[in-house]
Amino acid sequence: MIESFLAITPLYRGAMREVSTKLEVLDEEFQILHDHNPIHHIERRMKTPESIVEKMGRKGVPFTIEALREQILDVAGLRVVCNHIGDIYRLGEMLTAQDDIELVRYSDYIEKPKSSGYRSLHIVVKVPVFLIDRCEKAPVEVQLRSLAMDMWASLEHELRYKSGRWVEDAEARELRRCADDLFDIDRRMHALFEHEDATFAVP
Ligand code: 0O2
Repeated sequence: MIESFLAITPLYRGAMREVSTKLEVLDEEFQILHDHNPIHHIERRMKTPESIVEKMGRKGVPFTIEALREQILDVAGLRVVCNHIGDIYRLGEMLTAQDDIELVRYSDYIEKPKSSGYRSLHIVVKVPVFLIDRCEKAPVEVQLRSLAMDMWASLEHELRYKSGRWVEDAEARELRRCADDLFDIDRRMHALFEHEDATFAVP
């Protein structure tokens, strides 16, 4: 399965580049028209074969290339760190409105955060990639988040996984409080930026 997967990595890598370029184009035009860059920075990553196998095992996905292609949707991933919450939704809308983009999954973990406190907008899109003798669509998972959400996710990930130690209940509660406090700051900054009342609901 991994050998077959390695043969199609240009497809996934190509899809990742296509979507990344689309986002960069949107960011550049937005800057020219509105004097504002919605994107702070973009990180790109391909899931490693080890991580794919681990996820397939965890989710009970059969170890076949067909099942991998159908069920593992985050082989190619983009993390788009935005300047304001409003930018997250604007970019999501502008990207998914494009003719060659097929929306596969839309998970709003900003409106409904994960129990850990994690917030981000996750969008899986399929985009066509032109290869030597064919054109195929491949999925890309786009995680859109604010700078504050990104800071929290990085530090929480480090605490939970890199340190390799168990996170106590009290620490988990404190992490959720930190996530909520950061979200409050995000909303206030967004309100300042959009000249709105900070009590408004996002989006
Ligand atoms: P990596 O290396 O970050 O890509 P899954 O949770 O993967 O089994 P699903 O539906 O495929 O299920 O994905 P989901 O839940 O939409 O998003 C999973 C990804 O979101 C994770 O990727 C993380 O990047 C991020 N994420 C989700 N929950 C949390 C959280 O509580 N804390 C942090 N820091 N990040 C989170 P992976 O698969 O972990 O790997």
